[in-house]
Amino acid sequence: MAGFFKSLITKFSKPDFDWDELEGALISGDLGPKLAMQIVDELKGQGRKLSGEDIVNVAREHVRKIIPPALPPLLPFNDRPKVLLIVGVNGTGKTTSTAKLASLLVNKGKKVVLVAADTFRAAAVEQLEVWGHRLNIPVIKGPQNCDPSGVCFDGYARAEKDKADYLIVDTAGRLHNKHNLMEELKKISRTLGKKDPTSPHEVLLVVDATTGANALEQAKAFHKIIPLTGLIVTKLDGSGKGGILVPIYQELKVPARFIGVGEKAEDFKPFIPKEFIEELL
Ligand SMILES: Nc1nc2c(ncn2[C@@H]2O[C@H](COP(=O)(O)OP(=O)(O)O)[C@@H](O)[C@H]2O)c(=O)[nH]1
Ligand SMILES: [Mg+2]
Repeated sequence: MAGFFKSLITKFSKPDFDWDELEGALISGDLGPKLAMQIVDELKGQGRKLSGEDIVNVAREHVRKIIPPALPPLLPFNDRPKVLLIVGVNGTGKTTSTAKLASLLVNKGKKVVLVAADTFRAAAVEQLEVWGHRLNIPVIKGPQNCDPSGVCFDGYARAEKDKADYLIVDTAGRLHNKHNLMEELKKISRTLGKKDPTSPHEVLLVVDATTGANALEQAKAFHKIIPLTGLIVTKLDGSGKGGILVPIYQELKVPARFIGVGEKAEDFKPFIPKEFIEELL
């Protein structure tokens, strides 16, 4: 993961580097063809002998201009639970991120209730329960294959009763069955809306940094189903560089919120643009 930009410094420090190769390298960092072209165009226009450092500085500056500065934290309300819906395709890290986010909030002294709304796979519910047990956070579930919106309803009621600060909903990710997923997410949203018309307050899409450009397609597909408010970029401890969050913001204006850097509860942090640009990318 780390050091994509740094790797460019050595790779393109020789004066006779190839522009196409540089553009290709930028695209391979998941920054997207549009931005790669803009960066190369600007570099070409500078008309002087460029060092690897110059190249990286220009690329960093472009990324800095695109993504928004650090966002305010997801503060709780004081009269009702803040509802966070976690969505994404299977395997991206939804369940793990739901648990890690809950852990982060609990460590800040907040009260959290979790909802296992991936009711289709028994293993998914169990997985969240294991986390809940470990972190001492209640997990609301229903019988297998039950309507996930009903579980969300129950989850909200529990969060209200417990005066929880946050209700975090782990959803299913069957994107291959788009119609059902769409209906399911819409119904969850409507159901939560009956409890609090302003909820869900955040819809966070989980994307796996190692899937590269495909994550943009996933973001587009989900954004059509349910308006996304943020991204959780996982597996940044692997080969993925997370560059994909740049074209996702460029195209959809959905900002990164959190990053996952491992499988443990503590391997999760708020996304900090400066850190991402200077160290991570
Ligand atoms: N290395 C690494 N693995 C992760 C991260 N987030 C999730 N995983 C792993 O990815 C796999 C799928 O995660 P899961 O939460 O079950 O995905 P879901 O299907 O979207 O709910 C599991 O083995 C997780 O431990 C991360 O940030 N880094
Ligand atoms: Mg899951």
